[in-house]
Amino acid sequence: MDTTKSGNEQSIDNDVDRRGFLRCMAWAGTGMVWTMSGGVPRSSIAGEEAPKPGELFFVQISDSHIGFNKAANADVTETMRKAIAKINALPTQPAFLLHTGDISQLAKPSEFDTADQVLKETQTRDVFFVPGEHDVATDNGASYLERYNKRVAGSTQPVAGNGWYSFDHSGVHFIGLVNVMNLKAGGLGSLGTDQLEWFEKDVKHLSASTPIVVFAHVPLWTVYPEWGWGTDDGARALGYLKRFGSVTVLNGHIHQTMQKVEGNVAFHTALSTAFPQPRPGTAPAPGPMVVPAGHLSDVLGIREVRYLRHHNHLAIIDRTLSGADPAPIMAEGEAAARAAASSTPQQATVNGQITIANFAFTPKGLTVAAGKTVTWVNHDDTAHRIKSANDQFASSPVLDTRATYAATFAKAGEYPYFCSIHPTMTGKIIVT
Ligand SMILES: [Cu+2]
Repeated sequence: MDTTKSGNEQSIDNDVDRRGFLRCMAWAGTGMVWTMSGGVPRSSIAGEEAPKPGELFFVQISDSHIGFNKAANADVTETMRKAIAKINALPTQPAFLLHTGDISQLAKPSEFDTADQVLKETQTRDVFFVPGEHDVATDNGASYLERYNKRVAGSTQPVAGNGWYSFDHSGVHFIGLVNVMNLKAGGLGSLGTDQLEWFEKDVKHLSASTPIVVFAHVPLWTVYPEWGWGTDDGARALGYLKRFGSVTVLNGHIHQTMQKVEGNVAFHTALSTAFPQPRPGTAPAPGPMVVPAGHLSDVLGIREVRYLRHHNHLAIIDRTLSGADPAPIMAEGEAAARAAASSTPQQATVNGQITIANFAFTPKGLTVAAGKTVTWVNHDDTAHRIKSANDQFASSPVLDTRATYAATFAKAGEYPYFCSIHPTMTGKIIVT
């Protein structure tokens, strides 16, 4: 797209590719803004207009991964702190923050404590959370719910569900959803029947002219199912929103900005405050991506969201921490990830051992004699967790980098399993 045209509004109709994503990225100077005008998404260079008094303005941050300390970012607390400083430096302070999950790396109390400390540096009192899969991976969400359900209750309105809730602010109805619990082998993110029924009731009484903001960790639309970037029952939730004139869906999880507009619904995924992940299909696997030294702040960031009354739609402004366009540095990181994958020697096949690398189990099917012990070894810079698809054997603890898990299979049979954090990762033990 030509970003040199005069005037600060340009139609991006021509930038919808075959997947329906909006790829126009006018990251120039201060950030990229999206607004909807008469149902047509328009982009303009951000930064000129400060929010007006009485206009709703909030900030989304995401994927802080406090506790992560691998090559992609050795100090995630510091980069989260920089994101907060960027918010504090805005000329107008947001009414509240939304954190769209993966606050922590491994749901440890110390990680949540650190995140809470950093968030206290904001001038904004209210922070609304939804969990990411990392926040619920170790204890099925118990410690997350204990902390953050209370926080929401103390903020605006009581929590309605098992981590999901809604609230109203400045005439906009906000709905926080949980799509990282009870994931099924081979599946994507999932909302589940209880939450969908609650959701249907929650929006039923609203007038169709009420602007709606839905926020959840995993994208509610199918971004890239090969990497698990989507929600199995997201379409059912969106079906309940068809009659509304203005729906904005804010997600995290994929650590990069993607946009899509479908009818009256605008979808936006956000940057991380911790590390980037490659763009779909540009590297052998998702996961933490290393970028050239000194350029991490080009690929991390915050998102401002404004409700502009005269537009009756929300304006989205994505800002990297450095202010630079993330695309060139993303491309360098992706090229390095491809090169690293092709130069990695094949893992030696050790009898009874399964390698976890690049978000895959190798071998995918392992045949062993009854009574043998099988060992999984995690070579990724991200955590995985082995779970039996049919509850035939005990789940592993969360396996961080280099961690191993052993299970012994006494009886002949087939034992399908998957990663409960990344359910598109599947494998099978065949015991003879
Ligand atoms: Cu995994």
